[in-house]
Amino acid sequence: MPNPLFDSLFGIHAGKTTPFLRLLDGHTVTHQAFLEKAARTANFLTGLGLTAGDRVAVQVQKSPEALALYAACAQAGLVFLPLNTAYTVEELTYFIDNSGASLVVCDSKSEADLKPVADSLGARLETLNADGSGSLSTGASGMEPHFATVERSGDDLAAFLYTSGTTGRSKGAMLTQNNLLSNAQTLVREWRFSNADVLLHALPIFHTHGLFVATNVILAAGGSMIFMPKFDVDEIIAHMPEATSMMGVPTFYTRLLDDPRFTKDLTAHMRLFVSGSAPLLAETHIQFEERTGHRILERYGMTETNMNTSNPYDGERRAGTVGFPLPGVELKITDPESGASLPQGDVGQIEVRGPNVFTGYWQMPEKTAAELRGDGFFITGDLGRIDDDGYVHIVGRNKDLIISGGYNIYPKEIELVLDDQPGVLESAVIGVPHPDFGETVLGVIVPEKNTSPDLDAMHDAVKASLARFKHPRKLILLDELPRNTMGKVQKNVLRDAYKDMFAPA
Ligand code: MCA
Ligand code: AMP
Repeated sequence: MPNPLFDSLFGIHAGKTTPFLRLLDGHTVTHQAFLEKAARTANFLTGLGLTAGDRVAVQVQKSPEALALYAACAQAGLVFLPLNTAYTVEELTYFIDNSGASLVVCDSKSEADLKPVADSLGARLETLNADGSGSLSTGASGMEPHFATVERSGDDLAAFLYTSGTTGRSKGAMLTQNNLLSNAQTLVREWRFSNADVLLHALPIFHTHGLFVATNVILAAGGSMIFMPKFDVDEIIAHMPEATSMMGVPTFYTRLLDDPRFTKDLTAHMRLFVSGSAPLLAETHIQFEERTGHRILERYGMTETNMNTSNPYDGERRAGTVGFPLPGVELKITDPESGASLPQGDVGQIEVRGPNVFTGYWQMPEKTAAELRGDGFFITGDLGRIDDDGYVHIVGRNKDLIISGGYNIYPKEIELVLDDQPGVLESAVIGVPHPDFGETVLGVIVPEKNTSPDLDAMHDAVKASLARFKHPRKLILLDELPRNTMGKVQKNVLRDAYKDMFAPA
């Protein structure tokens, strides 16, 4: 039965006894062993009664079994819904409820908290731990290592990825098989991946970068990954000699540059370093080249679109730019007010169209219509320009967003929690430069008259609701927020006032 995503990423490796995953304990998982793990899992999932189109919400640590669950969902036609391991129960409840997930897979440590949530929403719950143990693996281990792949078309949904919004309500971006597959195949060609590649994989697998870029590219090329539970400078340096390529967020590269063991010799054999998810400072690009002789290849993507642009593999990788639209992707710069295309060189909003662009937000037709035009162009919310040579520059954002260490944080979500606290008249959450994370979160609180709000209690309130990476690193009190003549809060004024708050001494 045809199933483009499964057939082209996974099925093509049937019978291969070459390594797919190289684990830090020295073990490897071959392509064939991985396929058997996936097939057992698919048998178990369908045995639970799940059928094509059902959503599977997954909050688990990175492991070969977690990846096999992704493959199993593809093979069984289930919609994979990966979730950041940092999300709180409150955040997860929303995702499980909103997506109508039939199954929740979580770590045993979260079972006591999530079981009542799953029960109340009519979802089953299975566990999967970092070491591969748990009820999912136990159930799968008794199953046949073959599974009759469920027929799917390229337009069928493959995954939901939640992305927060400027209103504070997360939206489930619906990605089809073709969205994922077309992008992976394009990136393999553009970045010259082959079955000889060994990728240092230190990214989380619950976001686009680690799953749909890094993993799918290696699968489509038939290469292997040094599969690390998380980014750790010591491990990266120890395993660099076995690798050919690496993908990371800018924080990976600044942390490596901070380490004197990261040298030209260590990286001399490497074929490619790719950066994305957040702006790579031109100075980091230059410093990296001075240290290693390699020019980092920067690309630009989004949850809703996978990858849109890339600097060239051959040709100049221009610091401070995200390169050219990928083959098949159209990119235009438009006037935010009228939507009309602007002349080359002008700054405007970036819009993209192509086989990579998602089909809309799950059960949110108005939000979909506001961002995805009838003609297929998606309004990214990023501001940019195209220079004389065709390179795309991202110069800012038309959306209130903070990117910290590659994670997106929507200030509105935090402001809603802060505004709810006793003694708070209003709040403004902003991103300010941070030497390690690029940007970090700062909360500005305006207290009600004659009150002095308890900042510790506010930190606790945020902690109870929101993932750790969204927490303000600092809260400060201000008598009033700067506003323009229309009464709109001038976050740019705040950003400027506090831009040095986390600057190195
Ligand atoms: C961890 N913490 C963070 C972050 N990560 N806080 C803010 N921002 C973060 N990104 C918290 C930890 O919980 C910890 O809290 C404290 O900060 C310090 O942690 P540290 O040990 O320094 O962090 P780490 O565990 O080393 O993680 C940093 C990291 C990680 C390696 C940069 O955040 C990471 O892997 N980021 C990659 C994110 C990613 O894959 N993004 C792609 C999204 P405490 O001190 O309380 O314990 S996909 C995307 O954006 C699009 C599609 C694209 O174009 O790719
Ligand atoms: P997300 O919604 O998590 O997928 O994040 C997508 C956003 O990350 C984009 O809209 C950009 O604002 C930002 N982004 C991704 N790659 C880059 C890059 N190379 N340079 C600047 N911003 C980037």
